[in-house]
Amino acid sequence: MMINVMENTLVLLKPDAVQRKLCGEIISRFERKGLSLVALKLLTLTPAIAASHYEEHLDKPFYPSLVSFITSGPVVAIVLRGPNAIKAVRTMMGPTNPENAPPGTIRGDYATVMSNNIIHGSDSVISAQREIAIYFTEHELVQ
Ligand code: RTP
Ligand code: MG
Repeated sequence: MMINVMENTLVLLKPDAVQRKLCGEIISRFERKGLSLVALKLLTLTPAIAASHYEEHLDKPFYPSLVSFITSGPVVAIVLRGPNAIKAVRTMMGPTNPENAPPGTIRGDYATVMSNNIIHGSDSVISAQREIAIYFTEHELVQ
């Protein structure tokens, strides 16, 4: 039997989403899906926050350009909650490379290249807990 576990997940609308004024459209998709807003803020990532967020990629060749991009302008950090929210958000985002992202997914509809792929979503329960704590204190999450 499938068990629907209530989960929180961390979404970042990346600088390209904010710059292209796509935030409302993307948040609308998550609301229509039935996920709940639990926390939301606009901020520009410092290099230290970016390094913490992407610590798993520290040794990758694309790491310097990734940190440069994610700190290049404001982002919207969002905590979404719902049944199996982590997988639901990742499915709605589509694959990392927009070239492989089908129409109907966020990256498929709004992005063309890997370096500017519009959105981040936590990839596991452990990642979600770690990433939410980077952006929000406990009392910033609504019940
Ligand atoms: P994100 O963490 O941003 O949600 O993306 P993701 O899980 O789908 O992909 P991940 O593997 O975590 O990669 C993080 C971001 O790094 C850039 N990237 N570039 N080979 C490459 O050039 C490459 N691989 C990854 C992407 O912008 C990706 O979103
Ligand atoms: Mg990732």
